Amino acid sequence: MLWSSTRIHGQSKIFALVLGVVFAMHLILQSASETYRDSTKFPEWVDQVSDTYQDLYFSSPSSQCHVLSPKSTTNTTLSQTEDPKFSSPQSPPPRKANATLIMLARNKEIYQAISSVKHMEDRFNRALPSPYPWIFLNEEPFTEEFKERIRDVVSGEVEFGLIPKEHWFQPEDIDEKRAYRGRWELIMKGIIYADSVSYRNMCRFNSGFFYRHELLQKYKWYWRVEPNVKFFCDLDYDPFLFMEDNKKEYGFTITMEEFEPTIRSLWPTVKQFMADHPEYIAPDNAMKFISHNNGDTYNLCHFWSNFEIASLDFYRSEAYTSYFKTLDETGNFYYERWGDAPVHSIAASLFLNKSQIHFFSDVGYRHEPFQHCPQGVENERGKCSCDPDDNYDYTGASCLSRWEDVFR
Ligand SMILES: Nc1nc2c(ncn2[C@@H]2O[C@H](COP(=O)(O)OP(=O)(O)O)[C@@H](O)[C@H]2O)c(=O)[nH]1
Ligand SMILES: [Mg+2]
Repeated sequence: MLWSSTRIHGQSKIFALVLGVVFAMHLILQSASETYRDSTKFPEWVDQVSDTYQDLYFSSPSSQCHVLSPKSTTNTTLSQTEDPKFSSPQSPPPRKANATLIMLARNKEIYQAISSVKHMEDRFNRALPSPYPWIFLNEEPFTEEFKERIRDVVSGEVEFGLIPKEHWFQPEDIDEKRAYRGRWELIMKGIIYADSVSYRNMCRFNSGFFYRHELLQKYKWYWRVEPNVKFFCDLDYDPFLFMEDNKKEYGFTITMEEFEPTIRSLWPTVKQFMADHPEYIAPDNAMKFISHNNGDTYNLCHFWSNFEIASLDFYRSEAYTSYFKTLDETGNFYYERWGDAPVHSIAASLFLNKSQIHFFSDVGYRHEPFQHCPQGVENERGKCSCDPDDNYDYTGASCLSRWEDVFR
């Protein structure tokens, strides 16, 4: 035993000596020869594995990393658990609503569309861990130029859809002579878009067809964006998730009164519908917003529908489907000039409980010629770029005080 252990001890000494000589030679050659250094260094993947290993196992849970947060386009910190880069296979992906941003546009509005997209991306969408997709709709195919330029500015997915002819154009059964007379009546009264058939196509499409487009079928929520609108404030939360979590169905930023001659027979039609379908009227509805006399007459108030964050299921409901069918059968989208704003607003005010409608007071928004600019703390929190004194809320034909009365 003694013999053998002495022998092993001697062998170890020799082995250690040889190893030391080899290592010393390695160090000398490394410092002297670049070729030798390159040919003996570890491959890059070994470094990457080592970095990841260190990130996963040696970072403290409270350590922070700098990424763009949904709050703003400036750099802020998120904990590693919120950053997808650090998620382990077990951690759930960041929460997101089943929602899309949607814009109806014409090819000639390309630069106005790009401008709105930039506003939306910079104030909200781009900084999200997983940005919301866009859908663009048109009754004519979008040009390659339109599609390419839009693809350049969106941060997530984008789809371009063609509107089916039967969802857009004036139906065959509309009496064109009567429609022509209706247009003249509004022209004589100096009403905006009085002579425009395409405007009427658009209003009818936005009233009863946009949510039926095949590209929207997979979604539950939409945010309507028009060409040439502006968003002034950073949004530090996800408004779709806000809607979902707070059981909201319809959201707005600006309210106003409609031009009466464009909807002369809308309220009588709605009254008849209410009488025929009392089952669709919500028990705690917002009738007070649209009527000063509990439904006898319409006060012309509506949510300005060029901005909407709303549930597509609201439009897919039996109540709304039946309501739109009744309105459309009158032909008055063409004989008069019924707008999608009063059509949506009346439905929301009657079929939803008032708590399901939300005023996005913190969203700074402009659609010419009016804007909503958040006031006070909301303006500061959103780092808004609008003038708080340039605010439509309680001026002109705004109906915001009517909206507030609903909750008094
Ligand atoms: N594809 C298409 N979009 C239209 C047409 N007319 C209006 N729009 C879109 O419908 C929305 C409302 O139209 P706009 O001209 O802004 O009307 P306003 O906001 O009521 O003054 C915008 O998104 C327009 O781009 C049209 O003939 N074709
Ligand atoms: Mg517009």
